[in-house]
Amino acid sequence: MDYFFTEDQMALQELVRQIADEKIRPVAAKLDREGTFPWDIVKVFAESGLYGAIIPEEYGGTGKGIVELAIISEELAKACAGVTLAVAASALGTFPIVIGGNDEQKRRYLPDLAEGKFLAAFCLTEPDAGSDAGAIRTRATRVGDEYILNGNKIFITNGGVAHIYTVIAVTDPAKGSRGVSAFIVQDDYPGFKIGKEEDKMGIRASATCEIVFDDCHVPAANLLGREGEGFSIAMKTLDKSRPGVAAQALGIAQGAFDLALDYARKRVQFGQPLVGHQAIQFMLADMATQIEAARALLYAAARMVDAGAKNIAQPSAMCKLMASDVAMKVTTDAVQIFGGYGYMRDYPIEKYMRDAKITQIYEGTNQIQRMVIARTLIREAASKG
Ligand code: COS
Repeated sequence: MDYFFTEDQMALQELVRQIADEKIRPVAAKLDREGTFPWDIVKVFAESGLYGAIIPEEYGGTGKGIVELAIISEELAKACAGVTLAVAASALGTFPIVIGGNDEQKRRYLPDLAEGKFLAAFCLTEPDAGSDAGAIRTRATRVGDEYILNGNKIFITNGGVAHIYTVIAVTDPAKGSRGVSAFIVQDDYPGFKIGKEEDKMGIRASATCEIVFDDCHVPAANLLGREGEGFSIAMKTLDKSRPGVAAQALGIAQGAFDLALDYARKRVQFGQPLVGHQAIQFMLADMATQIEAARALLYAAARMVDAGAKNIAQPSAMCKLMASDVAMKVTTDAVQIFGGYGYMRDYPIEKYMRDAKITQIYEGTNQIQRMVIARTLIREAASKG
């Protein structure tokens, strides 16, 4: 189907497709096996200007938007969902500065992030605060012209490879989610430590680890917005970045579908290629239809965000929910089409199924997305009386 991208968007799509085919596809299996972070590919992303997409032009970015971030994530994830995160998770870590930063903070950090000189990461999740983001315990205490941070953040994508961390911490425990604040933390601040590195089922080319704040000294000038605005900044960040997860999921689904169709055209059973069997035709038709439905919802949601629509929580949650469920279904069916070969690591397809699973979990489980969607539906109905 045609999504009527602009000429610039089509050029971006072509550029990223080429990077994915030339630089990522040939090494995707090796990166997955070894679980290594692809610094050489990050350099290519930086040189190609991919890190600037969500950063306004006045701060060194290309001032594009969520549609462009989705195009980038979709194309990269067709080749490798893990490598995609070197861009997508940096965007996630950058959003709080774009959303809540003052002019000085933006001037200090955004140009380097746009250039890809440094990567960013977003620190919200804690051992006892995953879906229940309001339950975070990491404390930030004001002492003179600094905040002292103490606590642990876990499952941090780009953890250990990023230089800039946007961190959500409690400044006033008595106030619940209104006592939460957001900070920019550099990895060279005293008391910033890298904790446990995770060994993951999928997206193995991405870096995921624990971040420990042990009396970490953060300049007060690095508070984003005002004290108490951190929860809102975190929620607005997720509203903007969830379409990126949807795009990653969509890319995984499309990548797996392309491999399955190719295999089904070549593999002969019962005297004819698999595509000659109606059982396989129906599977392919369903997979392609689900992918296209997810893509339509994603680009509609992304365009709403870019157009400055007010209530983006619902479309953002919907596209993430839909695309990630489609990715899990399509990759499972793709493995099924490959049969026994699909289960073996010698073939590229099982990686897509392992990579798909995380898209139903991170940046809010799909149960949380349903909760966000239901709440907005109920609120809308109540406002109509
Ligand atoms: N944009 C702006 N503000 C928002 C918001 C949004 N999308 N969603 C909620 N808020 C505000 C609310 O308006 C409320 O503000 P006030 O206290 O001023 O009224 C505040 O945030 C608390 O909202 P709420 O009561 O709805 O919070 P809950 O504790 O019930 O939690 C959910 C809300 C479940 C939506 C939240 O905890 C969440 O998103 N969890 C998933 C977190 C996640 O995605 N984790 C993955 C790791 S991050 S990669």
